[in-house]
Amino acid sequence: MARRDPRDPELHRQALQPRRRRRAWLENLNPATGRLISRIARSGSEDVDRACAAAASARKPWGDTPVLERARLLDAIAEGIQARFDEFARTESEDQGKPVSLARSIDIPRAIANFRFFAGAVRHDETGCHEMHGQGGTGALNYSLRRPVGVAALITPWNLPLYLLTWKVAPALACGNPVVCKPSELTPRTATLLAEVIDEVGLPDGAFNLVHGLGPEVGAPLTAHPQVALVSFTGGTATGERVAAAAAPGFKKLSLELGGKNATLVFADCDFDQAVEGAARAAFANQGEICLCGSRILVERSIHDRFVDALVARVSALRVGDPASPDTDMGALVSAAHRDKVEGYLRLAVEEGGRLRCGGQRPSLNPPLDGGFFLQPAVITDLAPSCRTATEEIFGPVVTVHPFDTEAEALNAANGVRYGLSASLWTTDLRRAHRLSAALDTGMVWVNTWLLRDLRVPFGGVKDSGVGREGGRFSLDFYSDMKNVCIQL
Ligand code: NAD
Ligand code: 6OD
Repeated sequence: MARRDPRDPELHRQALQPRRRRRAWLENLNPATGRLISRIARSGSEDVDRACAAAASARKPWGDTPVLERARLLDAIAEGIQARFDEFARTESEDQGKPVSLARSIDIPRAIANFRFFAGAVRHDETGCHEMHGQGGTGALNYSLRRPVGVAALITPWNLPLYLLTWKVAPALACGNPVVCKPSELTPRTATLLAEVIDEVGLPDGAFNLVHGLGPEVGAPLTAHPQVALVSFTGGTATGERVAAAAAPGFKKLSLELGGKNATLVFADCDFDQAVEGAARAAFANQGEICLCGSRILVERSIHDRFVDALVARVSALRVGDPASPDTDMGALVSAAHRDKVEGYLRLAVEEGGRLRCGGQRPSLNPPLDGGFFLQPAVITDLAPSCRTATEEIFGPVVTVHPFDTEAEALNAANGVRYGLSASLWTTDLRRAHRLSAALDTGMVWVNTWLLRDLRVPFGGVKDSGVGREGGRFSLDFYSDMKNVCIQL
């Protein structure tokens, strides 16, 4: 939402221009029914221009707002989301297809936590001081000042819409940057609710802007925009390449959180029941639509068959259906096109020699859910860990399971993909846990757990999973420029 500052002559001039394009809309479907739930503006590059101009006009008022006041406003945003908790959770579930119970337990609490966490982080921030000692009593003192970078373009995907948008908005605002947000066109509505909350809290005009629309029509001009100084993008690796290319000529600060094909490594010395439960959750949480999902499970051969049987039993018991029901474990995939893509991978798995052990069918559900994009969670065995099904990102409810004989073989298989986001290890051997954690080519490793998040730690990937780290002081450093002052004593 671009709020217009009436004192800004450029915005005034733009407002008087006739719109070059006819007003267009995008249809937003509920993935659980396939029915229309809202229309969103199909914005274009002129809307991006207006949003960036509004954001640029807020650089000084927002950047000059004292840190404690910014922190107070972030806490007020957290309270504003909390006050409309049910509406946020219901909306996220209707837009995305996820169970409302998941939106209530993960997405919306995390969005609130993002604002509270970064309010606290800037309140308690310390920057460095480096003392120099010269000969004969001479010396110097260096100290560092944190300064906003400028207009921040924040582009996010459809799987964890508010969770991931606020993971960027909160630190960007906390560090004094005005923001222009571009959420996914498939899950737009919680971003609009957030804009309403922020409007009520009363940030300076132009500090928060939201532009709805398609990637090529809004995201592309936004990343290339001359008034944008920083781009934080979360999405697919192919899109990330385009974003990096568009941002490069302007030397914009860049953070990319991209795709993943993450391994779950299960050793014979693990706590078996915990490993089965953990691997099932890692594979199928949020319908398998999380970049961190463990979509390839490597199991030590001595327990492989028992593990597969237990996993298939656990996964077959997952209840797929109405996202609004508190008993549902898995909702609908985000779109018909995405379900088609996932089903294409199920066909590929069979062509590659895989054996479908459970799932993979569309469930039969009563109206209106019979129009939804549901898919039973699938477990596939008998594939080489190097095949396409086991190395390409599917981003849906499909997991492959592969036996291994030695730790070295497991490590090779885990590292043998273009991605390097995360891994989870299941073992009770502490030395093995340390050894493998150090050797895995990933940005993050979980041991005997998965997606246990501490917002202070570095979050990000290596290889084709991204560039840069966000989280805690890594976010503060990304969303600010450090200035050093050196004083000769
Ligand atoms: P996507 O790349 O298609 O879209 C992400 C966002 O980029 C959307 O808002 C989209 O409209 C926009 N976009 C599209 N083309 C653009 C362009 N040319 N310039 C700028 N913006 C553009 O991704 P998706 O399908 O929405 O999400 C799924 C992907 O996101 C998966 O690959 C998943 O692994 C990845 N993801 C990664 C993380 C992470 O933290 N690493 C988190 C969530 C999702
Ligand atoms: O937990 C987070 O901070 C985070 N960025 C998660 C990303 C999940 C991807 O789908």
